[in-house]
Amino acid sequence: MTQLLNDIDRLLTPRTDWTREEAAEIYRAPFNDLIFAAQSVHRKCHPANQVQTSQLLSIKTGGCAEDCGYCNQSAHFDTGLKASKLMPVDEVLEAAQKAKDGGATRFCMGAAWRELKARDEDAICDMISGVKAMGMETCVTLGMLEDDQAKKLREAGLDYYNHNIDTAPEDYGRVISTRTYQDRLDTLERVRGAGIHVCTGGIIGMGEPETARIGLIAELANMDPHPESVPINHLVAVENTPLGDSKPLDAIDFVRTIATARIMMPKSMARLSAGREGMSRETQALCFLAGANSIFVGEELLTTPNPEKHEDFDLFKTLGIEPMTMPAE
Ligand code: SAM
Ligand code: DTB
Ligand code: SF4
Repeated sequence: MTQLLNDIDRLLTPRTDWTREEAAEIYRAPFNDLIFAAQSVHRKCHPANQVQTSQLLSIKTGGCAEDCGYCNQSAHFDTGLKASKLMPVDEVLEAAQKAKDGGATRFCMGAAWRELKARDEDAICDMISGVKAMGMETCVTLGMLEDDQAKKLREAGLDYYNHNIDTAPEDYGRVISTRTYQDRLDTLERVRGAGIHVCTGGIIGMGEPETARIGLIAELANMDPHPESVPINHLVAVENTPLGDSKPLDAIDFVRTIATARIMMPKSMARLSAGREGMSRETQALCFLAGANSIFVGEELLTTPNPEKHEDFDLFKTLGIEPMTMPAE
């Protein structure tokens, strides 16, 4: 086994000085060595048989000014999705209460915006404080933020802000042209500065080279401190988007990416996010074995399908996995 994976005790202390070569060595290790190390790290840092369940809600759908090549909601592509206005606060809180009653411990609200506009700030803050008052963790993803906006969201009770770097910096221009990689880092810096937990990850299965998957994980793992939450999405290919024809990634490569993230960011929540609808139970089980410990539940992500709740809970039962009851750090 490579020395890097052999010394589990050393892997337990988070590092932020990973080289791409080290990341590649981990990603490309013999599969059994990789999974053994990932699972060893996982059970030292997290409950072995618990997975967090979060519920997503699209609070503002479609018509987005950005041109992210994977996205159903960009106004640049004709995907047939109907755009809608920001949902009223009471409807959002009703949906949150339902999610809570269904066992979710985290509620994530997503808006198809390039950035948060001043006119929407109060409504968003009311949504956050309302969900927080129900005793769930709060998470939003609203595009780019300014310093004062991040502070306002924190004061309203925001626990996590999701803002993905999506892919390795060298692959970024292939996927998005209307913002830069640095724009993403700037917003993440503001989120961190306001004392909000950072949720950032990426999408794989977009036809990227293996080095981009390795680079994505290395970039995330060199953030100091590590993001508390790392969503790994498999592309949900949407017809008429530039990346709609991408071939699904080999499941073993998907699992390797999760395991590499688990090893390089031992204490972070690793979120098996979009793309589960197209994944077998066996692949998902391998993802949990590799260290994934959070999923989105409910039949819809933001605009695309997700497995039915009963399928997820059947899988949990088969695997002896308990949904996390306490909000995780
Ligand atoms: N507009 C905001 C933004 O992009 O930051 C928030 C909403 S956006 C839909 C949230 C994240 O969902 C994106 O950063 C991207 O990583 C992910 N995403 C969007 N479309 C996806 C798709 N078709 N498959 C997988 N992940 C996707
Ligand atoms: C993340 O990384 N994945 C979730 C959450 N953050 C907001 C969103 C996935 C969206 C998948 C495409 C859709 O349903 O529109
Ligand atoms: Fe807009 Fe977010 Fe979709 Fe990009 S991913 S087009 S920013 S909604």
